[in-house]
Amino acid sequence: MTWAAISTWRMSFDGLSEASVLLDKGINAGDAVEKLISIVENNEHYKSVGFGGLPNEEGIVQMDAGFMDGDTFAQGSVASIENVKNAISVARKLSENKTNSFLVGDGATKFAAKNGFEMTNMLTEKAKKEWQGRLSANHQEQLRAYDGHDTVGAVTLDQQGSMAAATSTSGLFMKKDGRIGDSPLSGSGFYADSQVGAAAATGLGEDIMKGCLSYEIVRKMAEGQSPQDACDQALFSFAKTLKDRYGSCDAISLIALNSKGEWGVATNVEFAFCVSDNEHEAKIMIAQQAAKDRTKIFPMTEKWLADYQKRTESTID
Ligand code: SD4
Repeated sequence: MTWAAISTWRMSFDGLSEASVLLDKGINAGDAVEKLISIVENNEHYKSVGFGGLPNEEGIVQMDAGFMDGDTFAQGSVASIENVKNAISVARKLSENKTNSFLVGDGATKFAAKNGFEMTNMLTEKAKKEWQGRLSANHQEQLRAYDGHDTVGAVTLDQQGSMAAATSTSGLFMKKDGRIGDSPLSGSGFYADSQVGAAAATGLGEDIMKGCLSYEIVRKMAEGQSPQDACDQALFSFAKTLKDRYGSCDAISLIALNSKGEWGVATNVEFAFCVSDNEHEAKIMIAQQAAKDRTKIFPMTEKWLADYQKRTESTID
């Protein structure tokens, strides 16, 4: 029976590998995607997701996460949640609610504490130092999706044909208190329909949400497009429109999987992602924008990995 998984960025490799083992044993898509994302959240070396994530301009780690069940369309989200170890698990729990399934700020944090989710200070010493460094440098730049440290988004297909999509992020470093990106927004950061396919996004949330890009990909797949064509067309046609009418389009990367387990990726930057299925082991691939509004995809090289490691160890400036 077919199963498959795809996830954003190099940092999701361990999570995707673990989810792959579980999917092979018959775990359901929702459990697999939650496991995948929580492994990334728990790794303190990843500066933009969960524990160890970089804080907002007030030095507070505020996280966004979303979960969607592709069988029922049930979805749950949290935004600007604080001090909770696994925001994705709170989002998934909220997806069981008919109402009150998207909570923000204090309400989200209180819900997590009351419902027994592990609460902890998410600001590590390392992240605090980077924040202090940035404060003293007194940078007043535009928010940007800084190099190599991004949202984890993932899509899974299980052996029963069910699909799920999920995201988790601490958002952009030095964001304003209460700023929320695309990641917890259904249709923008993620979307899943088990009868068609599912998608997730990473990049500058303010631009991704202008095009509801995850929903747009699923809609295109429902019209019969392959995941690759759906991703390329959703990204490049929207990026062009946005440049024409808004004046700019920042970094955006998109992943998708259809109900047959075929996948696609589109990006307007250099983008690493991880993918596996019942016939292929988990692997890291690299995507880049190519000519004619297409995305070029190739396997990760040793040189790319060495450069990546250098980048993740360096501070963000
Ligand atoms: C956000 N999309 O908060 C997220 C962050 C991200 O590349 O993916 N950065 O806007």
